Amino acid sequence: MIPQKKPARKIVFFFPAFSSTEATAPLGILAVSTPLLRAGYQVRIIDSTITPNFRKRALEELSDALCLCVSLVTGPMIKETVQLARAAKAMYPEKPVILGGWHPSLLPDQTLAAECVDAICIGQGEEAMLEMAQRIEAGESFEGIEGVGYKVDGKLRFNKPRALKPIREMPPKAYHLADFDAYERVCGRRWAMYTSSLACPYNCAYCTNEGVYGRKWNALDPEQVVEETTDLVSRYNLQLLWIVDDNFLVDRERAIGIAEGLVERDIKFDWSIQASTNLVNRFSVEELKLLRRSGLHQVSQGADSGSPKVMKLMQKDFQKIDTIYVAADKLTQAGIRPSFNMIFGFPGEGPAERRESVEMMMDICRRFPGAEFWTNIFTPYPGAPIMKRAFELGIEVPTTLEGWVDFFPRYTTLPWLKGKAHRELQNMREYLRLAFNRVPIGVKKHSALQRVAHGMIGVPSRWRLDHDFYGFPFELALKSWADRLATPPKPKVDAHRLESEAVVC
Ligand code: B12
Ligand code: SF4
Repeated sequence: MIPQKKPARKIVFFFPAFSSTEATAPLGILAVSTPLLRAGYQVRIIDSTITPNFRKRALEELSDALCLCVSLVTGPMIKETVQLARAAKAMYPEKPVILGGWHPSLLPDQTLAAECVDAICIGQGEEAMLEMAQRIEAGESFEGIEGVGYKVDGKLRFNKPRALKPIREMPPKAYHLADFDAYERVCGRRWAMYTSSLACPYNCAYCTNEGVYGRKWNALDPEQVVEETTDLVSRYNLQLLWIVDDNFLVDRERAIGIAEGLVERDIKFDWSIQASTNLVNRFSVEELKLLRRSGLHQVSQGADSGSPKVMKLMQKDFQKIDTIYVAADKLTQAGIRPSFNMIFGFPGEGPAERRESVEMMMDICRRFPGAEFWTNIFTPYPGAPIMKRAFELGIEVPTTLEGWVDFFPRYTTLPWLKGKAHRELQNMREYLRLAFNRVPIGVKKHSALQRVAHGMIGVPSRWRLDHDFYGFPFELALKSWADRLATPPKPKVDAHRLESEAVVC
């Protein structure tokens, strides 16, 4: 039992593992930390990806802190969240456990109903978190704090929602709290995320964005983006910035202004964005070359399907199949890597539509070498417009916080996609992964054996995909044998212990 000390003005944040090697500082936590630091609170971040014995460390830190706060999205992150929250409640029953981020924002009732959770934050957390810390310190309830749900004698209470604030009114993120050395050791690359705009004007049927950020796209001016990004990469010696905006290219002039500003500054770094194909296509190749000169090296786009029918069901009226080809072509000409996401198993997709998707992917990868595809299985996230239809089709979603642990686009099963069909699709996704190269952020070190084995599999994988044949997947067995033999040692990682934070952002 860890001895309890008198609570200091300290907040412990926990960031659970997110099943990916793309390790870097959690932006949501850096965002909500700034107002706390400015008000004189100390902040500790325990990120399980970089912290050995993270549970013990978090509980130790909690001994003299005001509360435990977790940032999470739907899926595997819930596992460590629940484990730590339960341990924290067992050890320090009086210290509130507060959950924020996408999962609590989309499923507030269910999340708050979990026994180990005392309060949740719905939507933007900068002001709400500060107000919660002040109330805990003063021994007061969370009554009236907008955007917050809490419990009174075990009963759930929800305050008024908090109105969304535009990004221009948001404080800067507390990047100085991040241990970039430790993230680099896990990921193999030194990088950070950055936000230059909020929301997306579209409303794709599977997307949850509207429920959290609305559809009113708003953005920082080019000058501020140039100033902040160049400062960030210089200060922390970063190789790459991933601008995590939902749709970076909504304002053409702004994007060009940012590129011109970066070229002028002449600070070399790569950056990547997410944008829809129709917006990519509004740029000429010359303009895209300007963006490339400024460091833009990859554009992630939701191609999602090669079937016009499924595209319509996805409410992607703004994207015709042609626009995916045009975007791949223009970006390739400009030297920017076109990266596309695909969704299999969307309600209404049958074998014929899936085949259209595979053919489109094969065609694009052959015509535009360097183009890459990342595939997912449709995962029903509450709050997405498609949910009504998905329920009609017999989908069942969990009714508890823990139930969502297995909701993950890598292996979701659906009433219309399970058993043999699911296995075949997973094999097909594996062949798609092996048929053409993809470049993840995390640098995977493959051994010579793995490189040879994977190389040998590329040709038969393409043959299988061309012939729509996924039976007897012996190449996949060969691959997993080579991977098992050559599993590289885990990197030794440790986050430095953050000292009391006096720095004001
Ligand atoms: C970066 C990112 C990732 C990175 C995370 C890397 C990292 N080190 O953090 C990676 C690549 C790993 C990733 C993976 C996945 N992601 Co992702 N990702 C994002 C993205 C683009 C940005 C998140 C971000 O940092 N935003 C910036 C911060 C500042 O905003 P924020 O997170 O909303 O935080 C604010 C509030 O939520 C709140 N808040 C957040 N945390 C906390 C904590 C407390 C205590 C409080 C009070 C408040 C609070 O305050 C913050 C400031 O206002 C979002 C899209 C988006 N627009 O946000 C998708 C998004 C979060 N991802 C999503 C999905 C689906 C996935 C994957 C399942 C994708 C996949 N195919 O595998 C995986 C799941 C991984 C997992 N955890 O299990 C969905 C989540 C849907 C959901 N229901 O949860 C999103 C919303 C994309 C989308 N529109 O569909 N992702
Ligand atoms: S374009 Fe992207 S961010 Fe915008 S609604 Fe569609 S999926 Fe969501």
